[in-house]
Amino acid sequence: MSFNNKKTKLSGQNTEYFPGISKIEYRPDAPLDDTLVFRHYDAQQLVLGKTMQDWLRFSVCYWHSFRGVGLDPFGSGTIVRPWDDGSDSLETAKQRLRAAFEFFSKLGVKYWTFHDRDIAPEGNTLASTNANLDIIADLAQELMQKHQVKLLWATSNLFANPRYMLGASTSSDAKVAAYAGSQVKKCMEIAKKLGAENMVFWGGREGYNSLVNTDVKQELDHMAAFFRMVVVYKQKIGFEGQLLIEPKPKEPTRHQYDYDAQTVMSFLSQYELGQHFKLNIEPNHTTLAGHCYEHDVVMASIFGKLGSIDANTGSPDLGWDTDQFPMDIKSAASIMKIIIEQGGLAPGGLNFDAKVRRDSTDLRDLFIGHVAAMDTFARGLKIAAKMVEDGLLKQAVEARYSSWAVGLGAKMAAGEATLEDCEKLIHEEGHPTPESANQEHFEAIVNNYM
Ligand code: XUL
Ligand code: CO
Repeated sequence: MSFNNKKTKLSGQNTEYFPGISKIEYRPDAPLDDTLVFRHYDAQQLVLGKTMQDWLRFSVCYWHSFRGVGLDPFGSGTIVRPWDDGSDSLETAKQRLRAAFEFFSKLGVKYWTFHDRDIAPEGNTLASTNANLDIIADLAQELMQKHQVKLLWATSNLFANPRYMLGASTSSDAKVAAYAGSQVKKCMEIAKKLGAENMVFWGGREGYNSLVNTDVKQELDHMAAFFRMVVVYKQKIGFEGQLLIEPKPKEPTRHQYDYDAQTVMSFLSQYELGQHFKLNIEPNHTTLAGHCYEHDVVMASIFGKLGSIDANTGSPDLGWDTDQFPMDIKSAASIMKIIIEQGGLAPGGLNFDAKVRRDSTDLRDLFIGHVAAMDTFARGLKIAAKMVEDGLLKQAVEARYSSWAVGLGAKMAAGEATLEDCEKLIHEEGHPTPESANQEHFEAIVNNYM
């Protein structure tokens, strides 16, 4: 079946786009093969004094769930939705949006996210593109109000259109960067209108494929200059959302400038932009960078820079960004432990930057992916809360560092010691005795909580 030729079957304001699926309920005793219920996610249940809903702040992303058709480099789309004729018309854009809000509402999520180009078609001129966005933003505002769903973040797609093949703010062509600037300006205005709590910048093609033809220093300087314009406009229009940069090491470019959390944080420090930005961490990007699943979440959090999370996972045996629904309870617990330790994620949230597999073509697969991922994180939250409450792991880790709390250790930690002090101590006390890190003991404790 050709996706593009498909006629729209559904239309109208009162159409039900997901007939047969009602609001997903919390039913911990449902049969184990009923995957359209929550067994752990109970939105109003209190965990460490806060509701699950407030800890988890779930969000559905528009691009995968309402624009994804299962394209891959080897074949065309496999996913056909009854409300979507695959065209770029405004009518279809409106219909998708209505279907999406029915989905958010039946799922019980309070947030959504989008790229400007996901929600409204690009016109022939910037003016007509912006006019399309205005029309769709009006409808979005109405639906957000009706369904009580808020905007976690908006972002500009600065990578799909061929004009961005050399990057956006880091393009060798200044006019391309100017186009990106005009696009971000409009996106921020829409974000403000819709009350977005954050705005994300993922540098889709900000990077290089070859050093032979690239002036890396100029490109980084240009990226910083671009972000300065963003900050100035944010202040000018009074947009109050948190600005977030999303690291990714590669794909689509061979080397992306925002490689990982530490790279982005040092870029922000280098260009004195630190106070204006936090990070949106996507674990599938973290593993692509060669780190363990929670590494970037930890790195961002310890420096007060964890703004939001694109909750997904990759296949560790593959080397690319598969954007799968996060289904691993232990990984979710590791993330939730960090979120609890930093006191929550607001104004950020857990945004499912995840897509159903291209061979998961049923409409209900879209629900099941989200329901199961929400339950995975709810379970992770409960496990992490227990770990934090008990304090066993924390105490055991603290015990490993106890020598830094006394004597010369404390003096060094406070930055008050000298190399002469170090030498004196070793002369007096001799060699340090190696101490076990007891990794297996710690791993066993973690397992005991699962
Ligand atoms: C790409 C990715 C994006 C960003 C938003 O890998 O994660 O969808 O989250 O542009
Ligand atoms: Co993402």
